[in-house]
Amino acid sequence: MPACKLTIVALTAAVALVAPACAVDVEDDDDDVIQEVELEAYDFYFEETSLPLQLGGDVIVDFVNAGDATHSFTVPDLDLEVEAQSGESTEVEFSLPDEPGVLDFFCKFHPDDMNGTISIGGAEAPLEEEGAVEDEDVDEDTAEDAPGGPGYNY
Ligand SMILES: [Cu+2]
Repeated sequence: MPACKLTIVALTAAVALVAPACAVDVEDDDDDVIQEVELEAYDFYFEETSLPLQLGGDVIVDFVNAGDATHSFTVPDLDLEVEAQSGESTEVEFSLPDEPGVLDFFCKFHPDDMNGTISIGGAEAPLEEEGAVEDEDVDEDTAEDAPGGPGYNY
């Protein structure tokens, strides 16, 4: 029955098309945003020194130590620190702030050589500096600016 055979081939093709989409398959009961990024540590640098992340939700960082020394992924602003021995990898999950900002991260063993930033929500300024107010010179000379208005024509 050739028709039957055709159907099976079509189905197989459809499954093959859908299957590769399962690279990131983390699901959550809530609608928390789950993002997953990989960070590799070498002797002595991070493979990504800039981690762009979306606003809010949870993040899973897959911290891989591809170097010979022990390295850490340390984010002081989040009270976060994980270590990985040579050849090991550690997964750490944490929640992001709900405001855009930039967090510094570094390796506590080699902070001068190994450091980078987590950019949240496309922000490029550190979180600490977002409170700066710049609207000090409000225009006050527009209301009473008509010397001798139309009523003064004698
Ligand atoms: Cu290090």
